Amino acid sequence: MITSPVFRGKRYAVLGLARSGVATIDALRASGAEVVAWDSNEATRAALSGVTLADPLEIDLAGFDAVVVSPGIPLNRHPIADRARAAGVPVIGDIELFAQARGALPAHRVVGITGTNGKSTTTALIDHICRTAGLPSLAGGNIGIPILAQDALGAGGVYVLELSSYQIDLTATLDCDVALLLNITPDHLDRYDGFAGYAASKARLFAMQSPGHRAVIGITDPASAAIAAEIRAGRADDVIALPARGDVDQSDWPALQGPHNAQNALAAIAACEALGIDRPAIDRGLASFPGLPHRMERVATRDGVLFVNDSKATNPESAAPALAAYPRIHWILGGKAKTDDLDACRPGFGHVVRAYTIGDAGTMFAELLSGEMPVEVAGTLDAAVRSAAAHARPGDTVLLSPACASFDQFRDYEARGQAFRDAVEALA
Ligand code: UMA
Repeated sequence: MITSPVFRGKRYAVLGLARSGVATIDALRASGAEVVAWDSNEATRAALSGVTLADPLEIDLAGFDAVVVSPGIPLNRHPIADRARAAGVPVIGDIELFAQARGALPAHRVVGITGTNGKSTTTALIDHICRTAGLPSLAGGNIGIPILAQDALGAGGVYVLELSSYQIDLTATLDCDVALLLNITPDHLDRYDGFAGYAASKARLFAMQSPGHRAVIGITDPASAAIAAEIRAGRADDVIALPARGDVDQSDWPALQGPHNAQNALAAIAACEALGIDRPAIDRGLASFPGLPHRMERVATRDGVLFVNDSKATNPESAAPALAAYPRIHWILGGKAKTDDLDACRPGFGHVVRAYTIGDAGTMFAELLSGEMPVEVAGTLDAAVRSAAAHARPGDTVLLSPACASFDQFRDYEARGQAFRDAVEALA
């Protein structure tokens, strides 16, 4: 766990007691701070022991050093923002606590990664390349274990932080040595004052940087390009702008296929070069990167047929990249639909040899696709895998990229991905 003497003797109200909230409480208390905690969910409160419970909306906030809010709490609608402002108490998140703790950590650097899509892959990739290059490194933030629950790195370490806009909104002083923006497209608009508000949230990552610290920005969309231009106006030498490129050779990067992963890889390369990692080590990292579980994850190759688990694709937009990544696909899709169309996947239809639908959306999707490609209503994932394996020939890819939530047939997307692995393993 990351602790710091800067928290000693201070008072915090922690709101939200899921993963990041619990890690925050543990780190603050271990640092010698006084903490009161609250969650609107009674069962979540009841599960917490040994901490004073107090609703920050009900208590006098005067004398508190900060209200520490979980990223999932909608600051734009939740009354805590006004209440804390009235009391003159800052509202922050766990990433800001990490930023404040940095002064007492062994010498280190921070890479902060934001963007609408590709954050997790790029974060995991940069962390992997750092390790390949022999640097102590960890990935945290919006990915995996909350940052304050992780052990501090030794001298020379690199903290690679995936940062959602929610987390950036709760952060005031994180001065990233390398800050990276991958792209910005409309998302989370219920939390922002329109698209401009969402983009402004991402831009704040760079506003917190000191001159001389690098800003790596994918300029494949207008909002990101505008941010790059704005930073250039003040810190021209710090900006590394990455335009879209269609000529990237990805043949040595098995876990980084598809055009979106070319962009993720270019961003990771630029960030790692900014850290001073040499190109051979970067290349070794790109080649050996295992990918993220359930995200275009290569599960097996059988009789020349590749089986890919992309269970994390829970809507058509997130299924589209996998469809673009392989030339001859047997596409397993369906589940609990979030949309009644598959328009976002249409650019990849030409790659699909045959589709196999499963779950609640199976019939609807089969009707949608029937004029476009051969399609069968397989019903279950097991049946779909068996049929796809029987139809596939060497060089084909059997791809689970469901474009749907999993809850009709599975506990979550991870259980669905595991079921796919099991079904592939069970093939005769
Ligand atoms: N709650 C209240 N009052 C409210 C609303 C919520 O008390 O009005 C409580 C809820 O009951 C719950 C807690 O607040 O107990 C919400 O916590 P949380 O949703 O922030 O959950 P954590 O487990 O702390 O997870 C957070 C991030 N969650 C979100 O940003 C929504 C995780 O990102 C992150 O991995 C984790 O911290 C560790 O740092 C997940 C995510 O979905 C992956 N992120 C979004 C995304 O990627 O799209 C942004």
